[in-house]
Amino acid sequence: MSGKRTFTMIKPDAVENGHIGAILEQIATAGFRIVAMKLTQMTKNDAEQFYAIHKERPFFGELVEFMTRGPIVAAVLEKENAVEDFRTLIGATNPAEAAEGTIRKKYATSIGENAVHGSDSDENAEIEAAFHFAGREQF
Ligand code: 3AN
Repeated sequence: MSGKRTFTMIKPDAVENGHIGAILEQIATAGFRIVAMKLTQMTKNDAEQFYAIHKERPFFGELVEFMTRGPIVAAVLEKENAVEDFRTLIGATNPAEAAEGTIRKKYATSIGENAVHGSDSDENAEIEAAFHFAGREQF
């Protein structure tokens, strides 16, 4: 079985709209164990670093502005096949294309403001978790 951990953020739009509780409930019901979690706000520098891979994309400035405009919930989740299963749970990047019942289908409002982040590989999950949490904060 592949990777057991993934990294997620409940993004500023979902926090503003009061969806933290419902999203965490859906994550727990799907069998993920929360092994690290906090409410935090990224600085511009944090977001530019976190999303460095998208630096050349036309939406980069918009993405950084959005991700820094308010608090997020950052968390590390554990489950067999965590990365892939979590991507299935959240649905497609564009909520208009996300499957029925997925977190993005239910709570995202646009491709830019899409409610949640989920790591796209085991390697990135580890890098992203380490970006937000010290080793002793991951249980
Ligand atoms: P995902 O979050 O599904 O892995 P990525 O990695 O392609 O999607 O994009 C990272 C983030 O960049 C998305 N979650 C979204 O907030 C933003 N984004 C992606 N594509 C667009 C776009 N076409 N316009 C605006 N923002 C976008």
